[in-house]
Amino acid sequence: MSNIPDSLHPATWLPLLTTRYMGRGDNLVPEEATSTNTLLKEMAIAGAPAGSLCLSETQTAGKGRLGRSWHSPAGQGLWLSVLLRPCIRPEDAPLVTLCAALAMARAVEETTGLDARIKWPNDLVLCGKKLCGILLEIGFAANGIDYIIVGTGLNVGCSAYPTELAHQATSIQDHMAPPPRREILARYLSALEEIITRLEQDGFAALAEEYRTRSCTLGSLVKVSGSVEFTGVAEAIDENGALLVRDEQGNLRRVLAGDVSVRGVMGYV
Ligand code: BT5
Repeated sequence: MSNIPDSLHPATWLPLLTTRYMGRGDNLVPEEATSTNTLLKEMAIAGAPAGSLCLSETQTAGKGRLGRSWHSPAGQGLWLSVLLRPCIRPEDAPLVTLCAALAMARAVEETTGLDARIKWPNDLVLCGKKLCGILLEIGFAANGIDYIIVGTGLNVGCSAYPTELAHQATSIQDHMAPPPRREILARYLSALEEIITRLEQDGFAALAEEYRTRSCTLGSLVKVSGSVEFTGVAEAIDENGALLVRDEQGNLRRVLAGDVSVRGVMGYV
């Protein structure tokens, strides 16, 4: 295992922050966490402010979507959760996944020059392999959204993923000497703050063009699996973050959830 000689101690990254509130709330940075999402969710329920985060060197029970697990070995990635309390309608909450993907794509590009693309809804891919996964957990109150936990698992070191996933996973170190993780973190937090503020003020339409530019899904042949299964061409993302896919019969179908494979990405040929 090759270790990345950088520290995630807040003293190393707090001075890099250019944010108003992201990373400036209650920060929990243990060496080891079960899941940073789970720990931050407890803090959210206990009243932690927006912008609080949980970041750990390793997770013993890192979570993916739908009960899947996320491999998070020590020192190999940015295993991070951020607490948001955005002023958006509950039905718009899934848009935050797209915002986080946009923010991480920007942070990766700004710190490495690598062109990570967004695979709808929650992956960042590099050269067709998964670089980062995103997991949103949402708590609702009687009058709307109480909290959103945005978990991101970014593979930085080349031992971030197990060898059996090598056909579909990648890391920054697979492509270049990685920058210190604190730099990626600081860029991600400022991008996320700017993007969420845009979403609150102007809606997803204000971000749609950049999203399209960074997407590897839009314009591609996709296979939708889940409760319904079909193939088609992904044409657009609507204002609620749903994917609009033109099926083989020419109908435009709205995909809100389910797994979407993109031709040429993560093993789908
Ligand atoms: C995701 O789920 O991609 C969301 C992953 C979110 C992880 C972060 S880490 C910080 C925060 N705290 C948490 O507990 N979670 C979040 P999904 O689309 O379901 O992908 C999961 C699948 O990706 C697994 O079933 C594996 O096939 C694969 N996988 C697991 N670990 C990986 C890794 N390190 N790199 C690439 N692929 C991985």
